[in-house]
Amino acid sequence: MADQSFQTLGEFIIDKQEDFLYSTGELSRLLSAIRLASKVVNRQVNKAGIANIIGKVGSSNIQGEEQQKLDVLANDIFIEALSQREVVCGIASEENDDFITVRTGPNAHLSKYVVLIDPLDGSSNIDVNVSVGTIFSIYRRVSEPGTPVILEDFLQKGVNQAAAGYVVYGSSTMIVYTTGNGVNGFTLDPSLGTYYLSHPSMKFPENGKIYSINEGNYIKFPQGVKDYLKYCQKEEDDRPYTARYIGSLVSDFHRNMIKGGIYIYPSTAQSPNGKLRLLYECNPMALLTEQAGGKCTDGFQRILEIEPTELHQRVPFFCGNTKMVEEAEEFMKNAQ
Ligand code: AHM
Ligand code: MG
Repeated sequence: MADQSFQTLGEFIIDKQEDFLYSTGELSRLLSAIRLASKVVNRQVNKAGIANIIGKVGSSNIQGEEQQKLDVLANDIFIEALSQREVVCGIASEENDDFITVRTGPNAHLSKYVVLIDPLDGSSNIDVNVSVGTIFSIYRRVSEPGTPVILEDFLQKGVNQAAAGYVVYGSSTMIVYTTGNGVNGFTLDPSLGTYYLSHPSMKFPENGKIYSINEGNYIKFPQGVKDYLKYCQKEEDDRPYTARYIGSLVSDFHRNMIKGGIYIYPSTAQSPNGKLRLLYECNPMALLTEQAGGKCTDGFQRILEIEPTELHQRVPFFCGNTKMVEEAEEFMKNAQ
């Protein structure tokens, strides 16, 4: 018990508010709404097996992927928590075709923030009790406060993010986030319902030995990725590396940030832009990566510099220890 941290996420958010000049506390309220929603989703994820919320709802999302019941529930919970508290003026979700304009209450549209969210990433893992996550990304709107949000408020480069983070519903539940001053992780004490600071100033270790990729797709990968994988597997220096792939981006990322590794979801012959979405998955993970001393690219260019053109845009994704990502990039370049 002596090792228990007594700094709660709530206190941490308020303490850090002072880092921002002229802060009005709006971002703090927004992060608190995410904190609350994550606890509600956590409760649902934990009882998934007994609450008839496992399985599919019979509908598909905009990308034609089947929606799981918990996907839909988590989406509703986050949207409600964010819009009821009027801490955002707009929300875009991986589960919704279009962005939502937050209209309720006397302060309608007054917030300066928009949120982009993947409410339950890796949801195909729910049925088998494997960790899933929530990924979120926060921007200041570019349009005039007090007016309804517009598409351009959401289609911003990742470098513009005011904050980003994820929740991992794992063997313990954690929130990991950044407001651009490093990355901090908080673990939920389920008996108290409180998140405590457990992982201050998270950093990728300098060297990594884990590579995470769906190798079942090997035959469809670009030559540069195939060559890099052979390099990972070669017995030389500190190789072969270890393969670890959960198929749940948040969990794969979380492990790699702590232990050191690279996560790759490349383009394939059938999907030239890969699978992961730039706005809901790649940009928030890229900001966290860079804040934790890592590197995140599409194999050639920095993810955070990509100019988005549509809400559900996909992009190839290479993310992890700087050294490992640079090695992979070298193979990509040489195979051009
Ligand atoms: P989702 O948003 O539909 O859950 O898909 C994203 C997930 C990531 O969490 C994971 O890394 C990837 O898809 C796994 O894809 P695959 O099964 O093709 O390896
Ligand atoms: Mg997802």
